[in-house]
Amino acid sequence: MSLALVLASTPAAARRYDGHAIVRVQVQSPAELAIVTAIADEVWTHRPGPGAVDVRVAPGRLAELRATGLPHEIRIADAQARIDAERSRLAAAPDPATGGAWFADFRDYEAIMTQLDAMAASAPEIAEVIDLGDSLEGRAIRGLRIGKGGAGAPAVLYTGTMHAREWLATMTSMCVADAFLSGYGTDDHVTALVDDLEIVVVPVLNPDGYVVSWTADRYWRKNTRDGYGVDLNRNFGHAWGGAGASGNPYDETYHGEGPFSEPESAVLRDFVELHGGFVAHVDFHSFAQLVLYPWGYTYDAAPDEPALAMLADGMSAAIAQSTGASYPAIQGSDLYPAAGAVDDWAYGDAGMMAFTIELRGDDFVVPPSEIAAACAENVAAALVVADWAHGQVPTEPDDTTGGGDEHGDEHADPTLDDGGLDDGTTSTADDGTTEGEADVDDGAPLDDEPDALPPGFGLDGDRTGCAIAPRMPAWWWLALLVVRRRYGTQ
Ligand code: 0X9
Ligand code: ZN
Repeated sequence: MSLALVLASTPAAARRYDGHAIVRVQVQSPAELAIVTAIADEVWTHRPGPGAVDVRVAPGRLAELRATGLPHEIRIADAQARIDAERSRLAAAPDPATGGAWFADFRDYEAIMTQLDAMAASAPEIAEVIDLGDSLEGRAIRGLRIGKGGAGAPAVLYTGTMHAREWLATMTSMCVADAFLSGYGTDDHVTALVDDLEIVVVPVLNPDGYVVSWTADRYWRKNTRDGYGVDLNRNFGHAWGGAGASGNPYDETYHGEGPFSEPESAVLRDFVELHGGFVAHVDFHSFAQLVLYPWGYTYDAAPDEPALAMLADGMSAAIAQSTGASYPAIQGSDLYPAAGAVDDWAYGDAGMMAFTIELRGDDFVVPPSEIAAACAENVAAALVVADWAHGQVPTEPDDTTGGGDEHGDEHADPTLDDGGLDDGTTSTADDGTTEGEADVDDGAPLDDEPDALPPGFGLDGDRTGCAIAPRMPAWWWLALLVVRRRYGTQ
């Protein structure tokens, strides 16, 4: 690709990352992590515990990293080169509306919206476009409602692109919708699910941020509030303001002025609450290859932890069976505590079995060849959740087949069916809490958040998108405090 073409297809004002390296550093102590955090522009790691940490390092600071003597590997030498290659490829790619395979490459907001219309039009008997509301800048947050289950059918929600730069999550969400549509009438399993459930897919929860990531800053994460942005996955009302959420508007994990201060999170809350029938939610993110289940804000186990873990394990197994990829299933806080995320709200307040899936990749910019694999493995995971919801379909009293519907229940994995939930995971108590669970959402500072976390560690108040704050022994925290004092890291 010529330089001229690259420059021609790059918006003049777009932020550039020339010479920024994506480096995997091995850290063995909090002291080492603090040193790396101080040198890096942003920490991208998504793995729990000491070990590999992926960071973005500005060109002028690589020498400092080398001087630390920490083992490291430069995985991407020039992030901007990847961004330029992606931009050039997208500019040169055939328009999917005129013949390009739609899932062959990443698609911008307009193309996603157009495709939602086309998908609904292609299957009007089972699908319609829904408009949940508007973003801060007035862009529509739209999705697809798929299914013939009718009023009262268990509903399953799949969402993507809460974080703008995570483009693989956008495409994966679209694949999930496509799988339900294209499988209807051709695949008995999918047909049974579509017949009996309501499936809602919202591929772009953060339209304004997504547009920024396409036009002005490829690594934009938040919405666009006042130019700095709010991390929407810290803006939900369950345990808002707790661990792993920052009060500094310039941090990548800024939680906003209050729970649901942002239209994007409020729109999702209102949609789910008004609907009242959602039993499960999967929110797609990138990248780490993990299936996360609540709680994410505390190390405490969720009341339904056995069932959540079993379902997450089921997704993990389906992924492995699909492509061989390893997506371990862990409690969200064991990646790092992060309060105010959608999964804790969806589970704790809306009564859904809620999960975050961190997709594959070594960067937010990945080759389009990753789309097919991410789709295959995550459609498999999505079906596990839908199967579980299918197990919640009430059986007819006079049904003598014992199957509960014309397709029977053979698709619902009996090991996941109900899974020992607190009698009513599918319903939300009148006070908005999950049944059998007391006082889970008062919006007030929590006394059960991980108090072993020193202020400023992990995502709390630092510049990182995905710093680690795993369950660590006391010596780790002590050492971290000492090093923070010495190096003055945030
Ligand atoms: O930090 C996040 O919001 C998610 N990771 S990402 O790298 N995509 O930013 C993980 C959220 C997991 N959920 C909770 N910890 N509640
Ligand atoms: Zn994310």
